[in-house]
Amino acid sequence: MALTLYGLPGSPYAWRVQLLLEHKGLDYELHKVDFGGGELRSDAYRAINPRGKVPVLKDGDFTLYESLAILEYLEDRYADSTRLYPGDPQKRAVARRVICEIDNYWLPPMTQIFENVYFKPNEADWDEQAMTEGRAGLSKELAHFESLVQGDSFVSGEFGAAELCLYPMLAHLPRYERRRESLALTREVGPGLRALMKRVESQPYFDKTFPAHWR
Ligand SMILES: N[C@@H](CCC(=O)N[C@@H](CS)C(=O)NCC(=O)O)C(=O)O
Repeated sequence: MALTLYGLPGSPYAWRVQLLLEHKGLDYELHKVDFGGGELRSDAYRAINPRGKVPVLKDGDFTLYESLAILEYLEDRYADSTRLYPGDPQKRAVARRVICEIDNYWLPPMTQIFENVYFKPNEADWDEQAMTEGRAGLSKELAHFESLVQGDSFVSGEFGAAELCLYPMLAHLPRYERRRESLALTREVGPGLRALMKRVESQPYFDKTFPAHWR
């Protein structure tokens, strides 16, 4: 098998790449990195990603990190398989813009929240200012992305990279609330985004990508 994805179950960046690989119908091996065992800090791993993060894609001798670079690579390299972007240049540009918006505007407030709720076991250590700012930022982004949905995707009649890149970020919201119920962000997920999530969840490959420890 030529393709190997290095991922961590539940990592939104690795999850998006797995969804993209599945959507394209590509055969790949999933290597679950041993986070607790320090694999990301090992010399062998740093050789494939000096930043020590997932995802990494290996394609034969070629290795690539950064999920969005991997997305573009898959689309270019495996152009004959299911397309991740719309064929029309303007629609394709809109899908790419949505992905830029996810990484430039959604991820910063999301990071403010997850750095506390996931990585600080003692709630007393949480940065409350970051939590408040993160919550306000995500609330604003939920409204913005809701306004972009047309039916159940970001480009009417199309489905692919933009929806699959956002899905894992939305899927984490209930997990944050399990750590702090008062965040109450899931109730701000509007009908358009709910429909989009449902569309992702109805893909035949979806279950295979769902983090086993979330079940
Ligand atoms: N911009 C990167 C972000 C990758 C990233 O932050 N991955 C996280 C997992 S969600 C990671 O590997 N964190 C481990 C660490 O920093 O030690 C991408 O899009 O691939």
